[in-house]
Amino acid sequence: EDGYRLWQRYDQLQNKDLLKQYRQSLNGVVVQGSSPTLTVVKEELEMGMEGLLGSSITIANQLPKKASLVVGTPASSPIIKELGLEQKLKEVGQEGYLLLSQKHKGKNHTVIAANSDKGVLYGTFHFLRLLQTQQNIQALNISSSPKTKLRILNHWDNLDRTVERGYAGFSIWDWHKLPDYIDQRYIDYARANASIGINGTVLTNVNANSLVLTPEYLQKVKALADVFRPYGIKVYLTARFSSPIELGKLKTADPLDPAVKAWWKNKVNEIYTYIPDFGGFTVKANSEGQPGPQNYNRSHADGANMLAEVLAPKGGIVMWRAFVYDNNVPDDRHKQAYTEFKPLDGTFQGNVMVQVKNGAIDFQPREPFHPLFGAMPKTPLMMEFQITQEYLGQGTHLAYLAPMFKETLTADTYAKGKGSTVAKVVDGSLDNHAISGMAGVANIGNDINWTSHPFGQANWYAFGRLAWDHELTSEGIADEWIKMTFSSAPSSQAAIRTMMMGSREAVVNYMTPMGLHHLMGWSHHYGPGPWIKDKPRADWTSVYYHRADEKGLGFDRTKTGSNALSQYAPEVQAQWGNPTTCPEEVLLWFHHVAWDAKTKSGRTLWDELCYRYSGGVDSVRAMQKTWNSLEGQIDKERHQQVKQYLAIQEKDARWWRDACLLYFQTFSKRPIPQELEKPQGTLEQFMKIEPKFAPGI
Ligand code: BDP
Repeated sequence: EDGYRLWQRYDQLQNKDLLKQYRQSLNGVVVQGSSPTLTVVKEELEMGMEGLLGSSITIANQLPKKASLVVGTPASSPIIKELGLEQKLKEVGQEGYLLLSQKHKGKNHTVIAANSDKGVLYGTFHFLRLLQTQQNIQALNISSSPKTKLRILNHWDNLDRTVERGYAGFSIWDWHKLPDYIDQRYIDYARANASIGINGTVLTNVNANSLVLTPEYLQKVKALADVFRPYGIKVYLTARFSSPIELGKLKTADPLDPAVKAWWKNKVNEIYTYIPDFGGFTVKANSEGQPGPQNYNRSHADGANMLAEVLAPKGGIVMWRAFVYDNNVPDDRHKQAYTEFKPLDGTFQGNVMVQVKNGAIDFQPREPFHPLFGAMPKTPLMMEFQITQEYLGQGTHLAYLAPMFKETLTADTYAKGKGSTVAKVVDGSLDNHAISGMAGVANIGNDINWTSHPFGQANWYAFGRLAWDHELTSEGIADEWIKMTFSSAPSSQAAIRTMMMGSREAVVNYMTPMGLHHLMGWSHHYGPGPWIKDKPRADWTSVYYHRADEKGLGFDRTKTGSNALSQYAPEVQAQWGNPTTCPEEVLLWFHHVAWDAKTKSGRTLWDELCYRYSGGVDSVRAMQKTWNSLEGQIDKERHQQVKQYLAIQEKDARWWRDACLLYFQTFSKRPIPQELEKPQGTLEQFMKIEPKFAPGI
């Protein structure tokens, strides 16, 4: 049990009654038609059903006499066509599917039907999930279709196989051996993604290298695209804006220069000769030193539209990132993306999506939703979540991120009145956009279990499930994942779910409670560094964000401060602008609060902070206790791994708590409440810890 099989373990089910039921209803499997996608459907059904049911399966072309599984589209399968599902199928669209228990010529069959082979593939994975999670399949009446059109992983993978903010080894793309050597991992990656509905992958780092656009690399990209195609996954690349200079030897990359545009046109045409269904580009421009249109006094829209125009005839898209900040906004980095992008609303081509991080700063353990959501109704905004836990303990802390993703998706922008949630902005329904998308920065590497921490797999899984359907609950997604990954015994199931559901809040509490943010150590982003100051840029320091002084703590983003709050709808401003109605979870994000101010618990701010930091440590200890109690119910290998990781997490949680409280105490000058554990060490000692070994340095 090394974790390689992810949630697709397909081990034989132990429940005898259920096995009997399944075997009785699934005497045969009929898949009519042939295509590369139907071939992988057959392979997956064979592998999954043989494993789960423990008996061999033959995939037939004709209906056997007994109750069977019938799979296909009306176009390729005469049996499916005869079932008269036209109306129901109309409603599920091109990627959706139906799972039905249906009578046909006197026999009760189980049906996976869709309008396209890709829909059949998604239905197949859903069906296998029903078996894996031990559901009754006797009266199926399921229809499902994705709420978001583009469901994409962003790999921050470099061509030398290092991974920016990757904590699970090196890149899974072995550029050296491509295109001739196809690693089995590519196929298993595609299977895993297709099983959760992911339909796109950006192979390369947003901090892009133009080399990937050379013929030598395009051949390699083509090899991957060929592997992924049957699984419904399109390949995208990051485009370095200065490529016309670096590869084309032009003097400029000015998007309005005809020679530059011609260069990109040729390049795009060349890419499509290798990959006829190439998805398009993700672009990080004029951010953190990356080149972009502003180098030539052009706007983000000028840059995005130039690329979009050359991609449009081929069906490609541009995902232009809004993660921009520089020294020009001295008072608050929070405001910059909105300031630059909102005025551009309505000026982007139809095949451009602006890709916005969930919050305005940078993937912190908790951020209020990004003010651009709801502020650019004429532009499809793509959500960018970070699955890799750059600021949440990286590859060693257990933090189940579905509750964090859901928190942003369910937040109300009030853009068109109450109920204008971020999810409705992102799925395009609020403003009627033809395209919509969610991107997740992948946490995948070549570690044997893909994600370093076994529970990191749950975040990959949850991202895909929510991109398909943002209305799913975090608990429901956890339950599916646990049953398929660990165990379906009700007692361990519930215990693991409890651990997962509280884990992200635990991280928030021991790192950055009550709306604190950006307190991490210089550059590595792993341990605490609330004392970081005097760096080349103020907005790369911690003191810029927490603003601790003898009076209190927190960043005043109201009218009396930076007024970043003015970027939100009036209803949001009214709630968050008043410290008594502002949720405590984001209080110090928006307000500078006096040390003695009363909080909801009745404690002063200082005492409450001490309680939250300590509570974070306690939660990790509770997770340890729960996990220890599961010994014997989880296989030894993974039980031991998680146990060791939890011990690291407990140590790190104390490190965060002690370092932050000792540091903030130099301002509050108040004692840590008697009943709480005392810090182990002095502030000076903590300030000396420089984890040079940490990844990302
Ligand atoms: C930050 C990362 C940095 C990325 C950047 C981005 O620290 O490595 O390049 O985001 O999203 O979170 O472009």
